[in-house]
Amino acid sequence: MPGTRIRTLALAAAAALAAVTLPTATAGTATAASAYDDTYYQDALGKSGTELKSALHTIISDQTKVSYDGVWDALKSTDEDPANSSNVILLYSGTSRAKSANGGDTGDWNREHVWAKSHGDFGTATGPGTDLHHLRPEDVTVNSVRGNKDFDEGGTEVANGGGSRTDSDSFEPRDAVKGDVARMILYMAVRYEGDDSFADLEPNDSVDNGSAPNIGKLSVLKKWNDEDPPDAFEENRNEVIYTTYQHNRNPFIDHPEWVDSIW
Ligand SMILES: [Ca+2]
Ligand SMILES: [Ca+2]
Ligand SMILES: [Ca+2]
Repeated sequence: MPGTRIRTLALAAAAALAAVTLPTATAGTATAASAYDDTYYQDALGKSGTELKSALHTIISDQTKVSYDGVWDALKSTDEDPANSSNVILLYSGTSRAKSANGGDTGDWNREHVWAKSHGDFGTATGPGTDLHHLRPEDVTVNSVRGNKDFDEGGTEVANGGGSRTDSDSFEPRDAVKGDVARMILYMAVRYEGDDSFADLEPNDSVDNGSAPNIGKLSVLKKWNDEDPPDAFEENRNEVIYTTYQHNRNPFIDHPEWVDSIW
């Protein structure tokens, strides 16, 4: 009956609207909603500042760890080119390269530690050095240009760097991944608090951190988090790491506004 069908459609439309509007946080706040608020983030909701950081640390420290060898295959999945399943997207360069071209030679891609492993000296032992949330495929040469530099704006354009820039003491990723870099660094700061056998990693506002367990500049990373919000690629890799590999999430991809609450 036509009347029944119209009522059914109206109900479906109302249900769809409710599904869109239901998971919002308290009206009047700027808090974004995540599909994981009622489950994964249950113990963090409603908190701010150091309380929020501490709750998130507990939540995301419950994880499966990947070996450094296992990182190769994991990156082929987390960073797969959505337009070509034989390739990965390189973080800074922004280009697509064959998954099979992983290695250490010129023209290969390798495992970039966005939190440079010398900052806190954690190396590639299973732990922060193998944490997929800050490991990304990058061209061997561009990876070497970034080295262990802190992040800041300025410098000259990096060859094959997709618009990334560098000077003697800092590296500026291309615009499209500035927020990704910020959220990876801040994930590491919350995940690693010195209560295991590794250093307490924390951001600061310097560009000369050397081997100290710090990375800067925090003020710039906060700005990048605002300017480059999470996109489908970043959200997908968070999901793949959560469901397939580590079973923990980067909270700042789900809730970018938590950056300003903690820092
Ligand atoms: Ca600089
Ligand atoms: Ca981005
Ligand atoms: Ca920390």
